[in-house]
Amino acid sequence: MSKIDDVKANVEKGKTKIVPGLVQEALDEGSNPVEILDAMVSAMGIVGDKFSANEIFVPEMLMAAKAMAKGVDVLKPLLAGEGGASLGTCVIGTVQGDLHDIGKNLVAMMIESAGFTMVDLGVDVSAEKFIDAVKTNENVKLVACSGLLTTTMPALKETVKTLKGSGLNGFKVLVGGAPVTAQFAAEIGADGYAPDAGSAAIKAKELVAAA
Ligand code: B1M
Repeated sequence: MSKIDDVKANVEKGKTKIVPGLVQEALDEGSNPVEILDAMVSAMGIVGDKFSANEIFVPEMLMAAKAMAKGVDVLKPLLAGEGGASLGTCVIGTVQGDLHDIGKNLVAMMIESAGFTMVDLGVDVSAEKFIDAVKTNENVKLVACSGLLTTTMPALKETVKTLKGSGLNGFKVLVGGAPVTAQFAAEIGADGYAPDAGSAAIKAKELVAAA
């Protein structure tokens, strides 16, 4: 079994303590950080499938998420760039009712490394909290909203509607998350959509440059 396979298997099993060491060993063996990240994302896909099939339950899903987060911590300095001059502030959060944050954290990391100052509001963020953050932080150019559940897609819609109807301006709204599509993003009035963390960073720059 290659070290990357080992990382994948242990994220799937939720082995929080050993995953960081395995990630480091994979790096030491010359594996590419993006390849290691992809393996961990793929492990989470398997975890999701097992959950759907009632082979595992919420606690196992949570342990796998924790193991992946520990692995990402090791990769973070290698995946995130230097930043440089700020393109403005990005406020990011997972919408109300939704506790999933791994994808949101990856998106935050990539947008930050593209040159934005990041304000991360965490998970279960109400539309009002997004509005407060736009008001209280300087130079907000982007609001990035993540949603992972089909049941929180209405919260995504509500957040975009509240932001767009707030009378505040100077920022664009980017949405994404597994159940979100470009069509849904357009329907709810978001300025942009991205399917993954890498393209979210590219889209963030495009949206702000076009403003
Ligand atoms: Co949950 N969960 N979960 N879960 N969970 C899913 C999402 C699910 C698909 C699993 C399944 O059934 N197969 C399913 C949703 C089904 C649906 O909505 N149709 C599900 C469910 C049902 C639930 C609960 C309802 C279970 C329950 O309690 N009965 C519950 C809901 C809790 C809540 O949020 N209120 C729940 C709970 C949890 C845990 C807390 C245990 C845990 C989350 C822990 C955490 O995040 N800290 C968890 C996990 C781990 C998952 C799976 C297994 C993995 C999610 C993940 O981290 N993926 C997930 C199954 C799956 O994804 N296949 C599942 C890896 C991550 C890198 O990908 O988050 O998709 P992702 O992010 C990607 C893109 O989506 C995109 O870029 C990211 C990186 O490339 N992206 C954006 C994300 N945000 C973006 C924003 C953007 C742009 C792109 O712009 C702003």
